[in-house]
Amino acid sequence: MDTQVGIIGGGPSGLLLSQLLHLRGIQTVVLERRSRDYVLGRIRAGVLEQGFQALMRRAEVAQRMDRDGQVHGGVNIAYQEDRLRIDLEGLTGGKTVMVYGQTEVTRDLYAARDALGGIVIHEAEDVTPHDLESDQPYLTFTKDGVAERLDCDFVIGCDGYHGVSRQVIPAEVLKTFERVYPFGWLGVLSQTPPVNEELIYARHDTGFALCSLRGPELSRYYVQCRADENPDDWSDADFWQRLKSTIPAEVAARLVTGPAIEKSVAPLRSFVAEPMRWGRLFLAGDAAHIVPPTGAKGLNLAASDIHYLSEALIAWYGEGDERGLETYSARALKRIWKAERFSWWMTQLLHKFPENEGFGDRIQRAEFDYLMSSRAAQTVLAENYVGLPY
Ligand code: RFL
Ligand code: PHB
Repeated sequence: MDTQVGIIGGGPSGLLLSQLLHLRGIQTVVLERRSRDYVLGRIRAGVLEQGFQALMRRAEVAQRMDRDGQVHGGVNIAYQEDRLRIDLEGLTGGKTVMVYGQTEVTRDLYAARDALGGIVIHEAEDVTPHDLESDQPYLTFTKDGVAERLDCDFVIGCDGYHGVSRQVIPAEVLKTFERVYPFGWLGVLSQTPPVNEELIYARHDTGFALCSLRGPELSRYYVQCRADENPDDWSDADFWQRLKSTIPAEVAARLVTGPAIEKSVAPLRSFVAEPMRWGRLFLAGDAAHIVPPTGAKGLNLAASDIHYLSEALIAWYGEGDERGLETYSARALKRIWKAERFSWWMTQLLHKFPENEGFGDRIQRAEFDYLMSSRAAQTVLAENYVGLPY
């Protein structure tokens, strides 16, 4: 089998790239380790920056997003009983975010790939890249017990944090930077009306909580937990009780609870791999970087990588222009590190750090009080939350 661009990973990064290239006449094959149902069963991000939305429109997959996505002009931060609304729209000259789940984004991308006859091979096992330093790289994999080979011009690693593509870059080339936080998020999806029409990020003596949503009758909530916590150890009642004690009492009084449709634990990590290119291999999305979810940046960063990379590949195939490919890693990393900084800062502000009791707690409180009183500080938050320019 051969193609022009071989893509490892059928998550949002891989599908979006495949769709954007296909629309410009560039052939792709996506190799995905899991089944489609498995990929669509993962509940992850919910907040899309305007840059992400624009990319979805450019990929001609925005119809449902534009119909069902909720535009939010503000976001709330609570500290114990105090609450601050960050006027995203007012502070950024009219910018907003959209609440539309990653599951729906992925569903829309699969539908679009199907409609155009795009090739996505699911349950592709043992995907292995070869000859990445040559002009004729190829991928080997196993499908239904049969060994297969895919020849291509480029290999794109969109295979997430646990993928294979980053691992094949020699240790003397790849530099990694990591911070693992001493806690995780326990997330629950419930068929209940959201407690608030805008998101609420909350810090209390009990730790962190987030009230988010997916629709008028679908809520997404998170509470801080241990990183190694088993979600099955939390009954629904335990979860609701923790959430209620972590958000302001007037909000808790309005909370409608119900059975959890999904419950999972996500560890919190900051991670960056540099460079994002080795020969004919390019990394994008979680394969190259992870942010803690506090700033809602993971999926949005994947989109900016795909924006830079799709433009670079289109210029290479169209005009033989190599500059985009040569500068891809440096360009993407500039934006990634700014989002890493913001996500780290939001995480520091809003979580209970086991080692921080005392001095650290007071510093967090002072930071929140400063935010409450300073339009400049709120502007910094708003500008980063809506997303820095591509
Ligand atoms: P994905 O979505 O991880 O997709 C990678 C795909 O590659 C496949 N794969 C392989 N395929 C073939 N061969 C291999 N060897 C392979 N290894 C892996 C995987 O099965 C998968 O389908 O990465 P992508 O496309 O870069 O997209 C990135 C986003 O998914 C990610 O940034 C966000 O979801 C991060 N994230 C969150 N971001 C937010 O902004 N807000 C959130 O609330 C939020 N929650 C989360 C998250 C990530 C989580 N992870 C990674 C476990 C919650 C969780 C649990
Ligand atoms: C979500 O809705 O899942 C969500 C929203 C904002 C975040 C993280 C997750 O910062």
